[in-house]
Amino acid sequence: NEWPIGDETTWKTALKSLDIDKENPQDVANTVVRHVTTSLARQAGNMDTLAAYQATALSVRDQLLERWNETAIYHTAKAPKRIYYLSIEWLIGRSLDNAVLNLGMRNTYEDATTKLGFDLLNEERDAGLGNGGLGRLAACYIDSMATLNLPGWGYGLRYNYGIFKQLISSTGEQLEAPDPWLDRENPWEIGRLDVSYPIRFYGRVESVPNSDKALWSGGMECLAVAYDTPIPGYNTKNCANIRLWTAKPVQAGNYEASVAASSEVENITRVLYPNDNMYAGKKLRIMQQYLWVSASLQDILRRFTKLDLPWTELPDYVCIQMNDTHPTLAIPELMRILMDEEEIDYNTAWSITTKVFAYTNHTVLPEALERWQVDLFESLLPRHLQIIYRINYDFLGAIAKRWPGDMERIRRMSIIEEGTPKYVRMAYLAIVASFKINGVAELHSQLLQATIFKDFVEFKGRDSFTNVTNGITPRRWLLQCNPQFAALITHTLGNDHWLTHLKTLKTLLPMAENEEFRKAFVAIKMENKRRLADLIEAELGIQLNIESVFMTQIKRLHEYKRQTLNLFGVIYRYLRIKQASPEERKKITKHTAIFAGKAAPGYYIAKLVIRLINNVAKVVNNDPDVGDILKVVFIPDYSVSIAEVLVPASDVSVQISTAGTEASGTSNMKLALNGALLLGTVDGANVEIAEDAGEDQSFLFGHLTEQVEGVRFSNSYQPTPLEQRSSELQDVFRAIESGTFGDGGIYEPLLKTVYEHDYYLVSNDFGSYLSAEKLMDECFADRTEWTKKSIITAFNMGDFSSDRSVQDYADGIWSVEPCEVPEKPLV
Ligand code: B1H
Repeated sequence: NEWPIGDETTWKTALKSLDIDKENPQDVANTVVRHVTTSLARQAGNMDTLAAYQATALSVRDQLLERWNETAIYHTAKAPKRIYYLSIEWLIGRSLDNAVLNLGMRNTYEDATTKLGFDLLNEERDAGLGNGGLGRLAACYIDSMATLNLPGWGYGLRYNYGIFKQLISSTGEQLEAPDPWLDRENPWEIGRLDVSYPIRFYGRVESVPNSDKALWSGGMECLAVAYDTPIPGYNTKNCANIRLWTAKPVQAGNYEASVAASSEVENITRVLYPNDNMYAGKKLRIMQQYLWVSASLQDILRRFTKLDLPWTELPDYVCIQMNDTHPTLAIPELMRILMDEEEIDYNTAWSITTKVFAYTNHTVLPEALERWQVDLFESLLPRHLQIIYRINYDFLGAIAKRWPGDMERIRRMSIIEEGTPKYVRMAYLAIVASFKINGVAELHSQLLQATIFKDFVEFKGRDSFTNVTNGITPRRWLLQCNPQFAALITHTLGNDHWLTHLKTLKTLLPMAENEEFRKAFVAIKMENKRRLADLIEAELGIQLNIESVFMTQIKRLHEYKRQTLNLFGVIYRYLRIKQASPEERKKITKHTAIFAGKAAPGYYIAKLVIRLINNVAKVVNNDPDVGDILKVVFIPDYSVSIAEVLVPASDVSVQISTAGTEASGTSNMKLALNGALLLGTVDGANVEIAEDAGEDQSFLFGHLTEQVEGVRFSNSYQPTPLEQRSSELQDVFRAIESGTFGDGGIYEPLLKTVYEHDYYLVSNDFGSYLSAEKLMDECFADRTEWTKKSIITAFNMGDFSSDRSVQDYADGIWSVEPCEVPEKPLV
């Protein structure tokens, strides 16, 4: 083959000059200094830590881009089936440490930057483009796709403002401040101003006679512009990509009109909606969703059309995984493109579409299920509504044929919810068009099939439904956040194969009986606890005893997650300490209750819980009767990088959602992998974690899923006084009401949720929660036994690697194969 442009030798020599020796700190230092002087226009005498970080990050980025390019070239040449992961949230956190680890260059970079006199710690801002578990899951999955050499890309939105910054006021309340994470240059992204697609909103539709085609025109047009974030695999050349879209106005002829339109358009990708597990139904949100899926689909299809194959082969080259229902508009959008632009008939288009999409459900909570009002939908996306009606017409026809006369079934299953107003049920649309639907933990997937999607299991058959239990990347959640434990594992095993084959940790189980190993393990845990204690003292002025049990509950604030159960337990413990004699106090197991998490800005009860936690902390932490027997800490502004400090420092993982409400949970996995014992309900992935950890390693309590409905019913319709449901909780409530933690009246609406209805069974589970804590305390008294349990728990977590999850998806759903970029580059 001819060299495509210019002189081949000159090109190749130039390319060769970019290669650096991965092991050579001087080589690395050269590239860093080049960025200092060129990209940043600075000198050695004119450096601050921010510039040091930026130059280092740019140097690492060069390494990533080389791999990114090679991956792109190789995959274009090989044309494998590709997997596209559509997620409206990407909770990536920091990239520098992760990137140098995955590149196998951490030591070299450490050497080089130390020699240059740089201290990079804590300069990097988190990329907080997500709320919680769902967004972090996407980040773990793209890491695993890259590591497993799967040809996968992620698509999302480039919000100017990620999840808000949480501040705590002097009264203990959550305040929200914007997170302008892009205010300084983001070295991890590459703007692709040449990659952009037109997006239309509003407008009118004309049908074309004697065809399935229609013409959608008018309304408002804008552009979606691509920004790429390279994601390196661990110990491989392959580099995945997250392509994020930003909204830009099209330059219209009319200057005034285009300036006016520009602010409306740029609003579309301005800010992440700060709700976790809660549907809001806002116009701007559906505009975000459409811009994102339309741009992503146009991009995906453009790549496919370059192969010059018939459209019917699309499913052999493209699989689209929908992370929840947020990208469901991609279904009518693909139909629209195939029918209106490619002039394919409806039935062929439908047969293609239904082989491309798979849908992951992440929640059974009714308030989280997306339902768009038909009139809003129709004004913004008139053509898509038509297509959805057509899909629904065929679908209901099939139902009527199979269950003649069953009008009730038709009403239940219709994609359109009838009533005033009418709604489009996005989950039903996703199910009807997807070839596979999965839940995110065994219990959750069972529950989906038995409850909210039961009718659809009957209609589509069991085979369309499956489970893929969530996972976490062991690179970030062990190697990066707990380097000493990782080193101990690697040293004991003699290699670091476990980082990509986490199940090999199982072979280390006998180490629980090895005293020397236990000593090393405990020393590391104590050092991690010390690091956290130092941070808390510096930031919050609270002194912790690192000999106490660190009990950690880190997750979004939500009633179903029951931070209240934990907090009421803390208050109960406080009351007992106050009543105890000094002699008795000495026997009480020392506890540190650590909370962190954000509440949605509009979630009144969740914010009240934060306020109560902070005010309980103030009283307890300053009570001389208590001393270091009990400490309560609320760490503000929880984020991925704060989790990286909390997770390895925890002794107990608090996972106490009402049974049947938490789809999976993933902090439970991170904590267990770092040796925290599970104090939890029989819910989500807790079930599998406790099972894998082995008998008697966990402290489970509370009503079971199948009991919850009955208890709820009696709480609502045959209520007993709180005193009878739990006298301990009654004591706690009296203390709050009487002003022990400041004006008790403030918390009345929160307490009322328990007095009345108690939908989440806080009072019903309180007794068994206290018993589980008691067992835990007894166990902690024997430190050797505790350490054994901790080691056994960690080494049994092999199944919770996101590599396992992603492999399950690849085999069971996507049918994609690895496509590994060879060590020798093509050019
Ligand atoms: C989860 C969400 C979620 N489930 C709607 N559902 C959102 C729903 O902005 N919204 O509209 C945002 C988030 N998030 C979580 O997903 C589950 O609660 C966890 O149990 C699970 O571990 C996680 C990942 O599967």
